[in-house]
Amino acid sequence: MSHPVSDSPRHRIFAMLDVDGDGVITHAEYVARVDRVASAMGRDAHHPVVTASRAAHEAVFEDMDADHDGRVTFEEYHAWVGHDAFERSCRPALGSLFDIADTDADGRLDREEFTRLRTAAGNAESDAGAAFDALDTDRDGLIDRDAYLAGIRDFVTTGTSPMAAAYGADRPVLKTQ
Ligand SMILES: [Ca+2]
Ligand SMILES: [Ca+2]
Ligand SMILES: [Ca+2]
Repeated sequence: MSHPVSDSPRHRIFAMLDVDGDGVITHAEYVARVDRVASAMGRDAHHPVVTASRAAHEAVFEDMDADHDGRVTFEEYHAWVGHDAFERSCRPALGSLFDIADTDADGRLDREEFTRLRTAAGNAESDAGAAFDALDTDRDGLIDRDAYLAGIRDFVTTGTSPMAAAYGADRPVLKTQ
């Protein structure tokens, strides 16, 4: 027997990506993440980092949407998500959002940049702040790109991560069904 990974992190991420809560992530919903983050960070919609991020998100959506109907169901998401999908397509897309937020391009975000990025991505501000504190282990007030991406990967693949707080994983899910 392998050790099954809890579905909970996947449910939380899916719920964040399904912005209108209708049970599917549409193409428009997914790609709009890029413009929300760009707008929150005051980036021009045609800046090269924004254009690159849009392309990376198109690639993720194409990869997730197994039946290519422009809608990603939870079943599709669940069958897709994991370590391989993260390395293949989530890492570039999440890294590209980090780059939009990293306005001085030094590979690090301060607390305000981090919180703006994560709230634009759909997290509650207090959860984003808690994740920042958990990730900033050396207390220099900055989060490295690699530590950020490793934090999300660990949350997706194991459920245990400093980034768990960003998704409210220390709070119970309110079931609506
Ligand atoms: Ca939706
Ligand atoms: Ca689909
Ligand atoms: Ca920076």
